[in-house]
Amino acid sequence: YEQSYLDLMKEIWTNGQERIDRTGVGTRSIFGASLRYSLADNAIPLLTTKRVYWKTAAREMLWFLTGDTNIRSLVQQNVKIWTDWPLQKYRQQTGDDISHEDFEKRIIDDEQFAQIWGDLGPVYGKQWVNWPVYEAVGDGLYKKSDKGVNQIAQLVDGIKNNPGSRRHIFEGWNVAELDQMALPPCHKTYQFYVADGKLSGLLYQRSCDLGLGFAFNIFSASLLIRMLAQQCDLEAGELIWNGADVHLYLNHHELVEQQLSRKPEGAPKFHINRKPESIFDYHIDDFEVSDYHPQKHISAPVAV
Ligand code: THF
Repeated sequence: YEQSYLDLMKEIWTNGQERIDRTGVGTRSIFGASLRYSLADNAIPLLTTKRVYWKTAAREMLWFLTGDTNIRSLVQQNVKIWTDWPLQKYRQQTGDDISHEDFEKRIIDDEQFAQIWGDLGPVYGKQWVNWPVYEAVGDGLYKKSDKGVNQIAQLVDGIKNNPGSRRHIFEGWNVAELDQMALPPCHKTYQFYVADGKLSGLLYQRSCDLGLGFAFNIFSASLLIRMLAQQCDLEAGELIWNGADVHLYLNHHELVEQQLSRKPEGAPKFHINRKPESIFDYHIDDFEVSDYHPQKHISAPVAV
């Protein structure tokens, strides 16, 4: 299954359109790509042509499900993949040229600092479990309700009670709040499908960093399908990944060349070792990966 990823990488690197992107780094891209991964027999799409820190991705997914949008709880767990965006904002707004490490240390040590500088705005978690709703209060006026829509709770109910529905969807792209987000959602729409006792998921990703984020995105989406399947007493079926602007950053040339010189090896497996009360009660220790013998990690810079 991993070969199709390497083929896509090669295709974009050799034939992609070169453009200057928002970050100024520059990318080669194509528009529109689709990959499928079977999740049968505990299979999990973890790349073997480089080590993927799947626990980091799992912690991020659990963080989304709590509705939290502040990086503090991630940094406390040594997850640093979201630090660059608050850090950039802090540097720009204060002129303080603080290091990555010192910024993270302050986020951990100083709760008030974290409240001011650690929040990403109404990103994934907020929209997933607390999408804002407005109530009419008369005279054509509306006020924001205290409680928003929990799309994930509704999704679980829907899959359990009306499995054949074609509306098992949750959405991160809240048009009205995009301007408050540190970054509009990349993995923006998820849809699910139940047939023959199996739950499959389709992810629409508007923008994909194929060298760095992709490995996380397909693992996380598969993890979510597995958790949902377990909660709904279904087997996991397939992940269908649809990428729109799929790109390689030009400063990832070493990663691309190294990874394309490697051959996929083995078939990692994923296990959940207990059944939590609800989709919101999973813990990192509930997850286990076996048969994962990846080749060496390849580090690459993240474009902010
Ligand atoms: N922006 C860009 N340019 N690329 C992305 O992949 C990306 N995301 C999220 C939001 N904006 C993005 C952030 N997610 C890593 C992984 C996921 C990220 C950001 C960074 C990363 O650096 N991974 C390294 C090391 C991981 C670690 O430190 O544990 C890796 O080698 O995998 C994608 O949705």
